[in-house]
Amino acid sequence: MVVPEKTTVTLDIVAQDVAHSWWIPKMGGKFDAVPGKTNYAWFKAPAAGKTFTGQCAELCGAGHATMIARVRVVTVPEFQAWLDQQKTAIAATQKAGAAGRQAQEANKPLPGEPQAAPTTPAPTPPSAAAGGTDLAAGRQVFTGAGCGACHTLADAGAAGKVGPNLDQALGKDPKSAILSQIVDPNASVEKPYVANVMPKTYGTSLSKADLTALVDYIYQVTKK
Ligand code: HEC
Ligand SMILES: [Cu+2]
Repeated sequence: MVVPEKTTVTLDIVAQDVAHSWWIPKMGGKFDAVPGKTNYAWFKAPAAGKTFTGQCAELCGAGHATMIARVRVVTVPEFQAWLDQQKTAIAATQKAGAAGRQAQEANKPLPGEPQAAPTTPAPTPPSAAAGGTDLAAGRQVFTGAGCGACHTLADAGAAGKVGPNLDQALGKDPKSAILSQIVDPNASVEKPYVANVMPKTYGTSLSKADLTALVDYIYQVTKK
């Protein structure tokens, strides 16, 4: 959670699956999150600069021990910038989702899905001639997976500032290194960045085809 400094933050607490409990010790008591009910709480955000951690306080299942919560307090302009980034990323994801649904309705393969065998030879896409891969598919995975919320990548129109600027950070890395940074982000973390910010789930949440398209895409557009 990211909150603006020196404001009163109100929480509408709900659960989508089983009972959990919201608990950031420095920000007050435990509040149950119960499916089908809304619980209310509030806290006063202090001056910017600190991150408060806490943990789910209700045994909720196998992942309970890893159900960590963080509240990062930032200045009001930083909060506004973060909010704008989130909105852009959500809009982009929704657009990609709508395009995916449309493709599905039209019975076309989804991005990253194997193409049905064409009855007539398909024309070679222009990007295949230039870069050897279809950049559009990878760009769509990048946008759809929300990478742009945290990373800047000019080709994808992404301006996130939470993680490294990929146009600057990459360029010499082989595809294998790009892939491992996506599926195992904690393996190498360089200052000033910290571990456990980038989601560690892309190796399972993205299909193998999507991952390949994503890595090919990032490799091509950052290559120097
Ligand atoms: C919540 C923010 C966040 C999201 C979402 C995110 N990343 Fe990251 N990413 C980071 C941070 C922070 C780092 C630096 C620390 C680390 O390596 O874990 C990083 C590191 C990387 C690196 C290594 C860059 C270098 O310096 O060599 C790559 C490549 C990368 N991310 C790609 C992606 C891709 C592709 C996606 C989407 C599938 C993505 N990231 C989603 C925050 C994020
Ligand atoms: Cu729990």
